[in-house]
Amino acid sequence: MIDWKQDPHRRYNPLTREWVLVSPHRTERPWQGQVEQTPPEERPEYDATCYLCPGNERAGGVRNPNYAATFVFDNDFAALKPDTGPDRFERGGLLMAEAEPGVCRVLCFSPKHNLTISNMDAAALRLVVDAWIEQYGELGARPIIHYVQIFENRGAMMGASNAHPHCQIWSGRSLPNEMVKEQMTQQDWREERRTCLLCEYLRLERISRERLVEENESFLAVVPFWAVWPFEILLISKRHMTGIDKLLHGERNGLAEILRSVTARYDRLFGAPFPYSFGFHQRPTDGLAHDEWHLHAHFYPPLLRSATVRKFLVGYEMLAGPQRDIAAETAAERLRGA
Ligand code: H2U
Ligand code: ZN
Repeated sequence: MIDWKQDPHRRYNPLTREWVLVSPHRTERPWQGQVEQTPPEERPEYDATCYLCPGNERAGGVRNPNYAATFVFDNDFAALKPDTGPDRFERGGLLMAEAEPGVCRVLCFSPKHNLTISNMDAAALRLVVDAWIEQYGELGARPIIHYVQIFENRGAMMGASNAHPHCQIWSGRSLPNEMVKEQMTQQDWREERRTCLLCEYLRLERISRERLVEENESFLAVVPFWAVWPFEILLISKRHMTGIDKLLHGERNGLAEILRSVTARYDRLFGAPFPYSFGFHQRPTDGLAHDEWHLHAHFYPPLLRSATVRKFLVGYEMLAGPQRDIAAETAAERLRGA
């Protein structure tokens, strides 16, 4: 019999049909790699050089309004443009390309430069949730937009270009890779078993509680059984719903509340602002019902052993497959204790 918290094994991700190699016994090995700089803690409420602060000028010369809560604008360096295409290119089934139209936006969470999700108050965060729902609805309703991705890169380590609290919204016509995988697995599950994959997973996690990090009336946060990143978290809505637009009043508050508590826990883990990429996965906006989709969000943080030691997906992971050292159960236990 093997010890699932100690011995090398593989775990299966039913959302992507990919396996992760788990080697918990390696966590003790000595570290001689890169040491990151911990970002300074003290930041002003307003920064005259910040392109996201109220009243300041952005690249390209547009001036931000003196906004008081949230503020959305079209990304000045948008990766996608609404007036692109249509066009296709194909040679021998090997060379394939297609034009991709879309809209990219930036959403500022607050006028205050020095806030983060982890230290915003519940009422202010609720306005962020409302803004996400509004953007998902507005962009998704456009005929060319079949998919809306809301995501936040937090911290320089994750490539965030600015410390001002904000997220990005990229929306386009095609379903991106991660969504294609998750759509297929949720669809197949529903057809084969007449239940929902994430409703069933939620049920298992609520019974075991081993990987639970936070819970409220509307959401559950777990380190998923198949986590790749050391302190990865999967946030799942308790009620089956296909997207954030289906959240009821109380559930919107529940989302705001659990986002704050999860990120505050992250910050406490190593006593420093915790970097991550965070984003929602929900039904595509192609006009179909997509009952197979269960609203959830992923937190992918790169930190491993401290605020300065990060995990890279390199070597075996680039060439073969993902691997983790700390067992998901141990990570959840550490997060519960933070
Ligand atoms: P990140 O911190 O996640 O990189 O998001 C910042 C985005 O803001 C980035 O996509 C945009 C960048 O293109 N941006 C503007 O739209 N206007 C600016 O004046 C600077 C940055
Ligand atoms: Zn700012």
